[in-house]
Amino acid sequence: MSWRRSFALLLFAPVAACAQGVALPDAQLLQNPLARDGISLNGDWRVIVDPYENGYYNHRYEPKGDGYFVARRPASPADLVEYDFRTSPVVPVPGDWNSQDERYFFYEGTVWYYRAFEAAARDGRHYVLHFGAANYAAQVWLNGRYLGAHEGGFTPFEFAAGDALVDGENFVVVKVDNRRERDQVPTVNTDWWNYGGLTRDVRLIDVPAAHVADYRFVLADDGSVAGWVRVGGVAGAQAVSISIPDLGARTTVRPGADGVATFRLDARPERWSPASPVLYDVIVGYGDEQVTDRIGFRTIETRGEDILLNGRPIFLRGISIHEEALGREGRAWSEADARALLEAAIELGCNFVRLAHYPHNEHMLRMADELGLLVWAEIPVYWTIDFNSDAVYRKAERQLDEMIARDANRASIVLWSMANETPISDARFDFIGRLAAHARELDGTRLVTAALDTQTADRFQRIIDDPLSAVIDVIGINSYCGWYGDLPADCAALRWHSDYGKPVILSEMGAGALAGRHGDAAARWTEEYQADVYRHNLAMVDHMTALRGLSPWILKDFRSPRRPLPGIQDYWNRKGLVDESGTRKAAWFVLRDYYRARAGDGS
Ligand code: GCB
Repeated sequence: MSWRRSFALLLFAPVAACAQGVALPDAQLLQNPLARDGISLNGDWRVIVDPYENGYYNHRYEPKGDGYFVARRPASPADLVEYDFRTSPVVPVPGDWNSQDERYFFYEGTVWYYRAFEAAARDGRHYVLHFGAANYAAQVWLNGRYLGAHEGGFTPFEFAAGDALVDGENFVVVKVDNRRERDQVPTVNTDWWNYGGLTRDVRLIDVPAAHVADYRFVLADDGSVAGWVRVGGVAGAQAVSISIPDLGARTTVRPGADGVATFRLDARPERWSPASPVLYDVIVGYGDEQVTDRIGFRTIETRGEDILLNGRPIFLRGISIHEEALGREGRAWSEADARALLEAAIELGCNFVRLAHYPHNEHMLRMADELGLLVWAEIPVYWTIDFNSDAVYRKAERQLDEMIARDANRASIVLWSMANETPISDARFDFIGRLAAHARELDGTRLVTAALDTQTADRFQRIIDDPLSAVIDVIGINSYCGWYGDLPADCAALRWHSDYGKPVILSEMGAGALAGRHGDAAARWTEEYQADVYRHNLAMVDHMTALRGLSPWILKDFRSPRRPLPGIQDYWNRKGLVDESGTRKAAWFVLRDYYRARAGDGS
């Protein structure tokens, strides 16, 4: 039995009939990094674009001892140094490089990031360099000292600065490489832009040597609050305090030698829901540190073909979203970006969003908690990743760990999605089955899903028979009736069959339209065609007896290298309900009206 499993049993042994695991994640990340003391390293960074990795390898293609990471300056006028960060171009962080400068638009490869900063390195403090994400592979040096590497473009990572940090001026160099490779997650082929760079917040976090490292709060089966706290630094010496002031609940517990303390609070929180997204201030204290978070409590489960939120059936009125900003180019990363995207979903009548196809930034999840949107969160196990490779499996599992470690306290997340549109094979069944088991082991308080595009089809019916349906709790179906096959008018007559007795979500459907292009409903790319596809698909879903929600594709047009059609696509996937500047297409109103009519089906 693994340490993690035995921990889960230990935590819940006293909880009557609690079969839910909330085990400690493998990923060791400071919980709630944005609320910690420290300094933001967002802002202007200097960059060197390095397609040949000249800053890393010498002319024999051997790693250099004094690559760009030492940020050398000529010692004398005679000294030859062929780069200079201080006079190199500036790129804002957070930000993808592609949308900063036309020359970087299609670039895939290595870019070196450099930033100098002032820090007060005080004794007895623990300093951590935290990155919200870097796409895809990152290596980090502080004052020329190597701190470590991370792979995976959408999850956080961090390194203890240790004694590499000095009192006064410091510099950090990050090598970010977004080359696509067959053995990555995702792999070489996706339908989204491969934005490179330091795409999310960067912070130098400053916590006491004895500090709160991580914590998890869950609603226990008896309606009270339970969980665990992991401390860093000196463990066992002092007690951990946990309180929810608004519920008058407080307890103190001593961590074990492993730094972990489990707790139960005699509290009866009101349930979080889209109709009432109530969040509580929770305070976790250890030694000199107090971390405050805002956490909601709710239950989610399935019963036959129903999804129950807080014990009541709910219908998920959703929309899919890529992590691209509304109203400007490039990756979304800020709280304001998150608010704009999620408020647009609410205006559409949604109570649910599918955050496709990778973990979005933390602001999105916190904003969903605040605004009352249920969330489908997913890892980029997309299309044809190499299901036969154990190394690839470990990369996928790592990203799952990091996502769950970061987000497991967010009430909004109800679905962990393991994969999108993966082709049927035994290797894929084992791979995704292992991921699902791993997700349940880490977090048994949510449902597991995957988006499938592998139904048996004929002109009049679709049979949900992908073997993966047996493994997941909720079956996601991506189906483009009226766009990639069939005529829109045929969709309403399509009938869907499933013998799994599980809820189904239509996780994608849609069609492309250029905003402002009008014409016949039979003409591709017109708003009329797209609206027609929506009308007929919405008529179809009314006959899907197991359907408990939908998240059509997609809120906003998004960048994709697979979409070159001049004058129409110009490297935008045009299936958005709004275009890149926020202009609403006719289909927006079709879906909004449908959701208005269904608003009473549980909220
Ligand atoms: C899909 C994929 C999504 C694509 C979409 C499309 O099925 O899941 O990533 O962008 O179709 O537009 O074709």
